Amino acid sequence: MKIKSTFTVKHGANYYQNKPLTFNKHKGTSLLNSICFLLSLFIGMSSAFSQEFPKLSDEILLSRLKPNTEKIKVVIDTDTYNEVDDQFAVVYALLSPEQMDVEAIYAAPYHNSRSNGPADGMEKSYKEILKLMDKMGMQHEDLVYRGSKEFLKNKNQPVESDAARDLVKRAMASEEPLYVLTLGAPTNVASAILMEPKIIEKIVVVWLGGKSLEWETAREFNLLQDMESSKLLFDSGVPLIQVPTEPVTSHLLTTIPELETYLQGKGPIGDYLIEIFKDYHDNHYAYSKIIWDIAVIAYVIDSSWFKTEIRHSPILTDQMTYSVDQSRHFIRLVTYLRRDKIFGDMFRKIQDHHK
Ligand SMILES: [Ca+2]
Repeated sequence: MKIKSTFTVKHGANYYQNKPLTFNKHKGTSLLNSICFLLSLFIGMSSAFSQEFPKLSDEILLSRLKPNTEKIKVVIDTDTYNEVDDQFAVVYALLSPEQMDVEAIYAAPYHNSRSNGPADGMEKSYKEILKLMDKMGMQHEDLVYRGSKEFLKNKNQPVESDAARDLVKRAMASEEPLYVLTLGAPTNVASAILMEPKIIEKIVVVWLGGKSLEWETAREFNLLQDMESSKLLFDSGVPLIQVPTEPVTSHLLTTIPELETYLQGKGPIGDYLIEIFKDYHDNHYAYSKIIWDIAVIAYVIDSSWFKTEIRHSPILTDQMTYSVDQSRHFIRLVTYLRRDKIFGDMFRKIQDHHK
């Protein structure tokens, strides 16, 4: 989530506004040419808005957005190596079998100082997931999938990957809602939606992304890396639970002394989490670090640790602000969390895993 990306977001054409159509009446333009020109404009406009998404009724959408009270099926979509919080989140999810079945883990692309591009970021994340599972003594055969090697270039063209294909197949085969716990740029899930829009009827996306809707900007690492995918989450009508960074998950601070108290000597995974936390930053004096992504895992474990609101899905602008349209469909926005409950549950589960 930290904004330290070294890449530049390339803004495409304005996503929402049709440019006014002007028609030059060139001298000598034949009627046939005019018709051809108008036809080509019509075809162009049609393809610009060609993507049809299934529309859920308000009743179904609101039922999907209700906090889950029973065990759910999840897939985790994670840019695991982009910093050190995804590692905690993946471990936390895998150690919560009473609350969720982790059916698959997808490596997501990222580009910051810890990768030389989205493909490298995805590959580093893939390897980090395997490393975590090895340290936990867990089998990862047929569980971990490589995701997109690039971000979406436009809103109609998915980036195919093993992860996106698996998500389509898994979602379509699922008889109950499949929760897609998205902890990075949402390229994999956006691609899957473009590949098979019907998965909108099958999934619930819980996304760590964006700032809260009243913040002065939407600008946040996961969101800005792939603006087209982020817009698609807000626009497609997919059931979306948005877990923003500021001013919500920014409360998930921890320190080296706290981690050493609860995780030191608690098996290879406890020691590894402390090691990567220490390595992430040089100056540890009065140092704390936000473990952003565990919020998403904690939300589906026990929603009573959170406050949320039903809101109209915002319009994400190219200026990375939110615009309001109260005729839009609903999303659920997380507005508050209880930090101690979340860390307490995660620490206990890592300790119990070691026993
Ligand atoms: Ca992440």
